[in-house]
Amino acid sequence: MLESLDSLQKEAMESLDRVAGLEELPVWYREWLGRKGRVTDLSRGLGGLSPEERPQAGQRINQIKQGLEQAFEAHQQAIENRALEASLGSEALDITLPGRPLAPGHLHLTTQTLRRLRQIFAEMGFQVFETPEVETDEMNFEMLNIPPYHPARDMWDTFWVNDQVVLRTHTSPGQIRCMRQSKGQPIRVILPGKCYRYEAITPRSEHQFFQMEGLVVGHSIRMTDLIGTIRDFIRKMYGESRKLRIRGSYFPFTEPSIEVDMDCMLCRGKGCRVCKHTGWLEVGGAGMVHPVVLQNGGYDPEEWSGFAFGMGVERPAMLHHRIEDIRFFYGNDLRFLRQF
Ligand code: FA5
Repeated sequence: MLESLDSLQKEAMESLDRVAGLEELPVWYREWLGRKGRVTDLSRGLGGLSPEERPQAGQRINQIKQGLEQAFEAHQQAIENRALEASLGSEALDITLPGRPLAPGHLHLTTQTLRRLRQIFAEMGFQVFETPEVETDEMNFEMLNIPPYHPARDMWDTFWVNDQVVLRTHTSPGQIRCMRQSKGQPIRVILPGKCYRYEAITPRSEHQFFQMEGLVVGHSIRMTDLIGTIRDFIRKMYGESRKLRIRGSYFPFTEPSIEVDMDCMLCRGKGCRVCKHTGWLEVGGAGMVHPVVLQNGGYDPEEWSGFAFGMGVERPAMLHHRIEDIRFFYGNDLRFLRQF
């Protein structure tokens, strides 16, 4: 038996030596090492041997199998290398051809818009104050003059983490954090950041979006300071000839509260699809900081006054670039993102 195994191994090796092309390799493998191959058949024949012969023969068959597997892999590698060398030799290589350019990434449209906003406000002397995206109910609502069960809570559809913790619905809680940290010093900051709302996603509304809050606190700060700041910002961002419209509004944390619009830059106030034929585009909410909010931030409303504003980031960018659907921003479609 053992001698016949030796001659079978020799035969297999000679047959492998004769394999010259990639396509012949599987044929050889099937014949010798496949499920019904000649070496596998040997293992099946072990049952017919005497108990004394069986262990030695089994061991020898395993050695042959391993040896043939290794020889097969080495032979396959050698054939592949020969094929590669042959193809490289036959293909002309022009080393003077210019390389393929690597496309570098670029900043997302939201980041570009946020940077532009920061730059404009920095020129007006505003510092940036960053605050957490996960907030307490106390900061997101109560300290902003919105007690539990107050109907104004309906203005912000909320993702609750638990009874006391929310994903911030707006950047306004940053007002309280900033005032508490500024400890009675005058304040002029912007608070950019991501907000979350439990809202249906539509072409105009995402459940995650960015806002840019502004807060100024000082002695004798007036509504005219607020309007002047917003007017300067709008003209720097959207062009010197932009007009402003102020409407009365309601936010629990500002008194009085206003809503700011600018004339539509696409139709110049004549009326078009983007401005819904009104000639005006919404910029954001604003107002004079409510005395209760000043107090909650540690500022005496008898001595201090302030204004605050809050605007979206994606919606103005949509208007600017005529983007029809906010969902494109975070849909990760490079065909969209590469355009900006
Ligand atoms: C507020 O969130 C107030 N905190 C703003 C404010 C700050 C008022 C300070 C007074 C003083 P409002 O819910 O209107 O207000 O949101 C402000 C802006 O955020 C909107 O004008 C809009 O541009 C943007 N925004 C709101 N919801 C969404 C949404 N689901 N998707 C995209 N942008 C949104």
